[in-house]
Amino acid sequence: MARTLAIPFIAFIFAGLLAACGGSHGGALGQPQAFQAIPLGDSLAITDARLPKDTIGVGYPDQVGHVFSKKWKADVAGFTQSHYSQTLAFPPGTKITVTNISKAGEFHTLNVIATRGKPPANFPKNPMLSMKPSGGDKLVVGYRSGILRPGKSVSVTLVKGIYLIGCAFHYLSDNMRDVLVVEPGATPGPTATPPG
Ligand SMILES: [Cu+2]
Repeated sequence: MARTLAIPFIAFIFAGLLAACGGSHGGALGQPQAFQAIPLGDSLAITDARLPKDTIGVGYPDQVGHVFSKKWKADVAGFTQSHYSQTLAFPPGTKITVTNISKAGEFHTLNVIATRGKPPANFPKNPMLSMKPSGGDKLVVGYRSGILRPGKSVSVTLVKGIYLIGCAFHYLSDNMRDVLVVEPGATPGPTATPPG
């Protein structure tokens, strides 16, 4: 958690430094850790609005909440198709847009970890989660979005099945993981309450 949480925090400090210097040293502060600098004003915070149809929003759990799915016997967080975290459901063949809905500095991925035939989810304790994109245009096991910067999206077509998905940055530290059901007539699970 420390490493990824540090990014917005560092950006915040940089913003403070810039303000303190009157903005005259804007190019001299370097880049936080290994990531490229992104515009400090690039704050989306669209989690207050419902997402467009056929969109999976990927957001930091302190913004989109956690919810315990009784059906899947697991806490899920960080993925939504409407507002706050929930288990996801779409019909097969849907071309979805996966969008990072977090604020500036918060990077996420969508990685497909495994399939399940039925509940419980039984999320693996420590799966291999790469930040490199992989898997082309079909969402199947092994699909990886690659790093999604705030406001950025990728498109992928859903294939029938039940998938465990997770964020390579926050799977372990913030339980950023979910169940994605791709079946005719499937409905999303209960939605998290707004984080306090
Ligand atoms: Cu994440």
